[in-house]
Amino acid sequence: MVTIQTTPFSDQKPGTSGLRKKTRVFMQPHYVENFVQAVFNTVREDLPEGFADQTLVVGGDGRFHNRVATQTILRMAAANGFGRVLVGRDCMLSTPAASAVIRRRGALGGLVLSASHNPGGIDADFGIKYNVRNGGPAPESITQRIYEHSLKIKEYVTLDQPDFDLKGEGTFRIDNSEVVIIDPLADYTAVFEELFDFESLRALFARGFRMQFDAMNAITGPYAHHILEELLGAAAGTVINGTPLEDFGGLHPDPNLAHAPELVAHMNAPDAPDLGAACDGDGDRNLILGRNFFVTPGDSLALIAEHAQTCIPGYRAGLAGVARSMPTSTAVDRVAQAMKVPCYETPTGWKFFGNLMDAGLCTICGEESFGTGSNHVREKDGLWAVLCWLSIMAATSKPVSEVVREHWQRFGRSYYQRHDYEGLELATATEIIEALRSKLTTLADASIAGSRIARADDFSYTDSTDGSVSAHQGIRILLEDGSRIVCRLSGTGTEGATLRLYVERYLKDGGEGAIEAVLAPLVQAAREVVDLRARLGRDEPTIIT
Ligand code: G16
Repeated sequence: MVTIQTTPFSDQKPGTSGLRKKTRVFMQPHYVENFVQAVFNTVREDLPEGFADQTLVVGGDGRFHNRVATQTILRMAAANGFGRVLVGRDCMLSTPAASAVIRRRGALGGLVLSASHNPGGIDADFGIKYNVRNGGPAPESITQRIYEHSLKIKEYVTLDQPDFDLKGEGTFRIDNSEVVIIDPLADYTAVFEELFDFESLRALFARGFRMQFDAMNAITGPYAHHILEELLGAAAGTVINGTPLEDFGGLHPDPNLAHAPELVAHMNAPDAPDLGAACDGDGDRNLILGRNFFVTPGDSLALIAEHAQTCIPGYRAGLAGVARSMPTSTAVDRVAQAMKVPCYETPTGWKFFGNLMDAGLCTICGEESFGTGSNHVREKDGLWAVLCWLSIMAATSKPVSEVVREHWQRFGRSYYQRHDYEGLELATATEIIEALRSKLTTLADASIAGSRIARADDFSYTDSTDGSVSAHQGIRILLEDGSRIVCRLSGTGTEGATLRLYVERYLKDGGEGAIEAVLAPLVQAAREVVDLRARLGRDEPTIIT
């Protein structure tokens, strides 16, 4: 064991989901080590007896630097005295699979190496996230302490020891620690077998149901090959881009209409399969498509909540409640109301759902950023959403588009879009938010897009389970007709700033309106309120999802 002297980096403050930076930032000498030691120092404060009886889970999405960082963490975990470290074979674990392993193996927590949907490679992005005992991302109270530790770190401990061979399963013993290489598929698959009716899903594929799953050259490839093709009998070739690559083959592994063009083209072709789906770099996001039909994340969440009890054995007892992040469409709220269960509105970031789930208040939750999940783990779960949709297909025998239209007929439709303005100077983006914030009181009496503003505020969240308050979580402008404009800065970027503008208009029109036309007045009003043209010299976004 060796103790290495180091000096702090000033930029190790975790964002929406862990520490995310350019890969070369993480490649600086001591950068990964400082952050990991800051995590261990933080966690040890709450654990006077030390780590000897504790298990740590380590794995990542296979992107560039994943393997190097994993070896660093294994050496440091052993040197810091962890009794056991479980690491995915070849350093691999999808984010939801890491959560499943932490929960099933009673681990203290885990380090997940990923920058999620951000591109991978030496000139792209990397990240490290610490997950706590419940399997979910560390709450802000912990990430703040990690940051504070990172600012005063003077040394870290590691082993003077060559790389572990992580290609096959097995156990290494180093003094009082053991490093156990686990099958990254096993715990995750077991969770799914408990939740879903694999027989009925097998029967669905046996009846000739066809799907295409795009793993975007990222971590879900092996999981999807195993679960969809091997266990459920989907035709060979169902999974495309199914081998994880360090740079995702140059793809931007963000499952949306803009970044999954191959899948979208396939689903819009005359011989399109029944269901199309994609997951992101680390397997927690999902995109769901029908034939020539896009299911928005907000609708997907609402539909899964609506059908879970009747279509999925794991939810047969009903839902305790549902939750969505504040900017996410309110479609799920109406389902919750009809089901007479509570609906919680949290800030952006999966970490906020954990407490609600631990307290038994929420069963299913989701976010506009293509994330849906449930209390089976404490991360959003891309393949879980896919299996939910397969279960709905198996139970209803209806096409995706028909299932969604029936939902719109019953509940009305939230026409919804997110407009992203990427690559802004941080100062400019911050000024935009501050200017909007300072306008809030005057907005309260105004009318925009043909409706009066019912409320305009800066969203603040009080966690009902522990009373913690998270302020400044996005500006909301709520109109009397139920429409909403939300504006906030992304917390996951690695370069400059991204301004997100979310617009939602609710209509009980059977959902047949053309989304651009329905949203046009609101989009126009949003751009004016935020004063985009004056501040950015443009009002067209970089990307609309
Ligand atoms: C992360 C978080 C999500 C959040 C998303 C978007 O997703 O886990 O909870 O919704 O970022 O965050 P932002 O709008 O701040 O960029 P992921 O998939 O990147 O881990």
